[in-house]
Amino acid sequence: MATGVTGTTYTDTGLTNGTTYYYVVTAVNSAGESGNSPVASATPAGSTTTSSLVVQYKLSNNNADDNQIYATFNIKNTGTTAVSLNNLKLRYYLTKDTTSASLNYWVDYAQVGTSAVSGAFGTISPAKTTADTYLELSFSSAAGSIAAGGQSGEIQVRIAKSDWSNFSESNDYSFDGTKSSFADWNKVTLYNSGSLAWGIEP
Ligand SMILES: [Ca+2]
Ligand SMILES: [Ca+2]
Repeated sequence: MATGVTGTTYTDTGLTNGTTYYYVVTAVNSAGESGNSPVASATPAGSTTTSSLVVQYKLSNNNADDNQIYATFNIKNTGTTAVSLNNLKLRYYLTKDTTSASLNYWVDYAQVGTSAVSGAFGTISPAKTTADTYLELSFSSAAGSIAAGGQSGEIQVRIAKSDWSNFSESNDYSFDGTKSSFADWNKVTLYNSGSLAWGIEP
């Protein structure tokens, strides 16, 4: 609660993107405090983009409690110029549910060429409730480009721990157990030459 606000504006900071916040206002003078104003709400979305790139996601396997994470992506270019895949990086966010094991990934299939897709794990510090790690996919020049109005086609990845212990995917930022077919998904982020081009970071 913020008190002692004397102007007619107030800026709230330290919020979490994607979480809805609710506000009521009361006024205080020497006669006492007023009742509550009507409730207002807002959901911060982080950086917004005017990019024409869209990331779609689906599950290849929706078992959220086994030892592998399966995720499949499709990148759409809704713009009017081709986009070089070599300039793009895609991030899938998770909590790895371990402090001892390391993570491994496999690109099981990519329409642009399986060997043209590579990955690297990154650490989120400080960790978020639903994300302490991300898998970042990048593309070699052999992947080519996505034509205007075109798409990358399927990119299938798989993640497992070095000790093959089970994950809990239900607490992973980018996991959505309901997406059995491709749908736009803003909890996976895409960067074009380093700038956020799609999605909301955790
Ligand atoms: Ca799984
Ligand atoms: Ca997890």
